[in-house]
Amino acid sequence: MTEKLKNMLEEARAELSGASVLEEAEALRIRLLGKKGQLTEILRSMKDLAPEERKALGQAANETREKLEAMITEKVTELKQAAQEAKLKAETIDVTEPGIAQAPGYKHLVSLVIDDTIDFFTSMGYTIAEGPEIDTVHNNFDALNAEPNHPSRDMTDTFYLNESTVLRTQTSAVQARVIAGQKPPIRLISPGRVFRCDTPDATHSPMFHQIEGLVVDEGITMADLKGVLDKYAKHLFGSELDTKFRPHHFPFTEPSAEMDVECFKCGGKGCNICKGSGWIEILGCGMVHPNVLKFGDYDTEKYTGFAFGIGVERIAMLKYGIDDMRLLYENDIRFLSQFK
Ligand code: 2NM
Repeated sequence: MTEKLKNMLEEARAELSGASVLEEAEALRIRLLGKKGQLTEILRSMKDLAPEERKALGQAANETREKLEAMITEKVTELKQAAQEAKLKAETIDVTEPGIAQAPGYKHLVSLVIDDTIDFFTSMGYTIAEGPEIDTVHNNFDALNAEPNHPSRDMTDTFYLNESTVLRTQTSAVQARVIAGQKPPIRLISPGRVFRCDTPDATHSPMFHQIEGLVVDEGITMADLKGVLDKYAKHLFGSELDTKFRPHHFPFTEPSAEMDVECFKCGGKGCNICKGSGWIEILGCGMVHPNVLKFGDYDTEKYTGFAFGIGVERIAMLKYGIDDMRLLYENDIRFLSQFK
């Protein structure tokens, strides 16, 4: 029996010296000192011994237990310390290492054109007017002199929410609100989203952006309109380019016109961009119809005004040479990142 105890100590010592993880030391503790452990077994088997022998063996067994416990505890402490050191080492942060650079964002083409246009007009004293994307039929059509059976009012052209409410088809709906609520002088632009029932293709989208402008004051003439818009066209496409105004029709202006700018690619000779004409249409405009000004109770003998409407996507496509409007909405970073 004493021999057995000795062997147990030797084996434990050997096993512990080879142990590299805590679990091994704990397993050994259970195997030797646990309820069903080897030492417990030995103590149990003592009941068959003579009292003298039992006493001596009991003492030896207790000594062995103390030694074993001390050995195991020492090893456990040692392993715990090693584990802690390894953990600290693994978690060391090199504060001198360079960070992961965050790529800065950049504006979408639509935002570039809007912001650039806002800068241009606000630098000339225009303010910015905004309004809801859901508006009344009154603000979107009636107050803008659209005849009761004007085709743009059609359900096939306009998103109706109900009989009297639409997704605005033009940001002039904002200007109808301004005219109804403010007195001249008025000098503003209204950038924003507009909606029309169109199937997406290279040049159409059911949602696009407009910037419309409105100026009302005493003595405003077509010369003011031409001066401002000519400057804007030159700002956009080049100061050497000429502009021209072609008669057109809009319900809310009279007379109405479309403005063309000389082709910035061929300078007027004719190419694929201007489809051989040498001119590119960039906006619609005109002198505000007296019927529109009447909704603000303005004295139309005293006050006159001009207005214009710019299609943001159209300008962006021309300026940046994009041949399909859908590219502007797909948010494909490979496309957008070309315009950083
Ligand atoms: C255009 C073309 C011509 C326009 C008219 C008005 C308002 F509110 F004064 F009546 N705002 N914008 C206008 C005029 C818009 O877009 C092609």
